[in-house]
Amino acid sequence: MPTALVTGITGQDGAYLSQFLLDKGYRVVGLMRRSASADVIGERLRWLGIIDRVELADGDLLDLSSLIRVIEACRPDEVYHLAAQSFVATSWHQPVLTGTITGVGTVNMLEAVRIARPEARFYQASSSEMFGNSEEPRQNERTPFHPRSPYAAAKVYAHWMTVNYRESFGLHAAAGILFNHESPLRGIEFVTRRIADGAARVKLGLASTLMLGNLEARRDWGHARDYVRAMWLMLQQDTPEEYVVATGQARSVRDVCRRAFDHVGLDYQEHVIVRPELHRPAEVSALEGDAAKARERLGWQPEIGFEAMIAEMVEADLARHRARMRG
Ligand code: NDP
Ligand code: GDR
Repeated sequence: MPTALVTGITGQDGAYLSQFLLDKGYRVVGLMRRSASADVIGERLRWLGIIDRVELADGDLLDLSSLIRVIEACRPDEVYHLAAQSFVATSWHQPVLTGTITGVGTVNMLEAVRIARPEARFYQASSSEMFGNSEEPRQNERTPFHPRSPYAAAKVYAHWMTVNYRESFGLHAAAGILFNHESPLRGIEFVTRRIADGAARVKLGLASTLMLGNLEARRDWGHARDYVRAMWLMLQQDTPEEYVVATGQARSVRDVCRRAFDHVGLDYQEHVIVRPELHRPAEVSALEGDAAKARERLGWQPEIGFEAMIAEMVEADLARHRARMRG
């Protein structure tokens, strides 16, 4: 039975990836940082019904010795490094923390693997945000980076350090440049989940409005379930490389609003209010990925479409609110 170590196991992707790996017969160990809210922190793993099937190991990206100890103890064959301060908007308020966790934290993981388990295969969660203000209408593995936030700059550093550890020390280190991917387990601060939750609240009479920022921003939105499969496929290749993972179709935040409110029989224009304070200091106006390499080399393609994904998210938030209302 192969062993996978997943950092960020309590996040959206960590939960879906763990479920995917368990179904493939892996032993899954997750790095979990200490929290005063330990009872709620495993909520996503509980939602998927897998909390008792994963092993949780105490460690923090900022504490290199904890990472080395976890790796020495579980001896992983594959390391999926997903942990990060992943919210772009927060990265302007906490740039140093974002750089430390998302950037230097990745180097801590690379160091821990190099020291304690250099034969393990390593996956780095790189991001389409690294392209930022790209001059290319569609971005692929050869598109230059132009990061537009402290988060994106930290990811560029982490990305290049991953490539460096491969070239300098021969680590089997791959990087997936993933475009936005969503699900009912998406954090509530991200825009698709805010909209799904907002539509559900308005439908149930719990709210009448939803405040949002830039409705014209365009993103290439896929489903997290499809994207974690791509991560695994990358580590099954003999040669570690970079891969763009995307649907190839961008939509606006406005399109998400229309779709989510339509799903519950409402007109978003009557409920969505644009607030200037929710605009970002520097916006990435549009991103659309070209995943031809992942399609051709990994045989990967998305299976869940945009409409089905938004419908699933709205339904999940309706169910959450109804359960709370029943008390
Ligand atoms: P989430 O924000 O849902 O999860 C982040 C995870 O990182 C959580 O488990 C969090 O733990 C953990 N974490 C944060 N800081 C530390 C730390 N100091 N030590 C240990 N663990 C820590 O992210 P996603 O699941 O959405 O994304 C996974 C990765 O993929 C991230 O690196 C993200 O930047 C990247 N990415 C995501 C995309 C997306 O669309 N979802 C697209 C491209 C890249 P806790 O629960 O304790 O907060
Ligand atoms: P993003 O996701 O920044 O692309 O990062 P997010 O959902 O936060 O924003 C997407 C776009 O929507 C616009 N927007 C709003 N965003 C939020 N959060 N809240 C709002 O009210 C709102 N109104 C408009 C934003 O300005 C932006 O243009 C996600 C994260 O998962 C990163 O970790 C990951 O690397 C990238 O996706 C790819």
